[in-house]
Amino acid sequence: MFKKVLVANRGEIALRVLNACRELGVRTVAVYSEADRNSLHVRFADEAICIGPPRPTDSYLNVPAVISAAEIADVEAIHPGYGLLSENANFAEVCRASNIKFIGPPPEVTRLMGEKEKARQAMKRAKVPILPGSDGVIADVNEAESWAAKVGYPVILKAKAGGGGRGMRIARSAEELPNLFHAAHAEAANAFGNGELYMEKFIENPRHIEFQVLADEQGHVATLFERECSIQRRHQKLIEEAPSLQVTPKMREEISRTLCRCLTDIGYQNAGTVEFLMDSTGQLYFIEMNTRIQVEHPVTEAITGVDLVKAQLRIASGEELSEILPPKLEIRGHAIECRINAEHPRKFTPSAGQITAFNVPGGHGVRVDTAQYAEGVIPPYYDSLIAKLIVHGADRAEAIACMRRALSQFVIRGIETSISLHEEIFADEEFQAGQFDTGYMERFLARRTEA
Ligand code: MV4
Repeated sequence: MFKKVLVANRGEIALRVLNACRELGVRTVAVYSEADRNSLHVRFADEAICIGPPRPTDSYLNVPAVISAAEIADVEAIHPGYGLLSENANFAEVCRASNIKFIGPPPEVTRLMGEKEKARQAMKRAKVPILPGSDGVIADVNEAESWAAKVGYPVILKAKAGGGGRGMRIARSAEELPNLFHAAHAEAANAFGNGELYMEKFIENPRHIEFQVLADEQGHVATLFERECSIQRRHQKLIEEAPSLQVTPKMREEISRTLCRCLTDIGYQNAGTVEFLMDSTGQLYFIEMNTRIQVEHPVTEAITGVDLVKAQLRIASGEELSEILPPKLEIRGHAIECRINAEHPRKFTPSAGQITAFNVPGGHGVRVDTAQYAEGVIPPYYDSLIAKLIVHGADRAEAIACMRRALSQFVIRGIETSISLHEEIFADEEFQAGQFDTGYMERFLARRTEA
């Protein structure tokens, strides 16, 4: 195991990684911006180095600043957390050139998965189900029209360099395709410096289901079942759960087997998440892969008993999956996570400022991952996630009852939070019945406005 690791992140995930290091006997180095001086990730690390002004581009995204801190502190490895530098293949390459282990997949694999269309073709070759669409990028409007005619409307245009919803357009007829093609191209070129597009058959209100994987550096791959992440608004997930009630044991088995084969061939390493859409008939289709630990990893930890962040550290230090995982992975009960955001529960506007009261729920089945505390301050420069409330029950009904109890005991004053929104969702019959897809939040909010 490493003697010393730098955590290149902030907030709850920085603390999550520091905790895993501490428990493995690894010395920790935090980096922080001027806005995060009084953060818990700074206080709980063995060493902390200020890497610049508050804006992420001046500090947490500043590669030379992070690498300098790693060299000054003389660490063997860097854990990037999620977001920030976690899926930046260039950063992973600089780590490699500086003789620092990047805790994640090799840069070549990160780059492959970042090119969404190449990732799609790689999955197709391995017989992972994908949606009908273009084979490769689309050169021009003419080619887009002939693919759309072949696949059938509606179709969705996606950016090759994209992900997370930017540069996407839905075309419902041939008449509107040219304008949408140019708009998607322009948006992608502007956002990613690459306007190349590909096309898929559009699935109306799909479910979003993702599989957790772990791969060691000896070529073994394991899947740790799936998470259901359909409760989201504008590509921001609000609630995640594991397992998905819609995934049958047979589908789970088949997808897992195919993914393991595919990711072995690709040379995947460390933790990753493979995203799928599920249509109304229950079919799963690959859409993209995330090459990092995810915000919602704790629900998988709850149902499998595997500490995914410790697994990342152990894999990166050369241990094999057979040493890390139990002999037989099984799903135990049901877990749900609420992302508690510092934002207005109806307007969704961010809410920065001074916390004046902070009571964290506990008790049987409850886990809270947060780096916030009473009298803490939410700076305005970063994302709005301030805590993750995770519950684990014998079944979904028990998990829901536990979540409703825990939400009622979670008190945060001084800023606006999404807690009351979560309470309303958990009181909703459709949510309780598991009757939802990615269109749920929009319908829920429309219903609430009418009421
Ligand atoms: C889709 C889709 C329907 N059909 N692709 C949105 C983000 C990006 N990761 C992929 N996304 C979608 N791709 C096809 N062929 C619908 C979405 C989508 C979505 C996907 C997952 C979770 C939430 C979503 C919300 C809106 C649209």
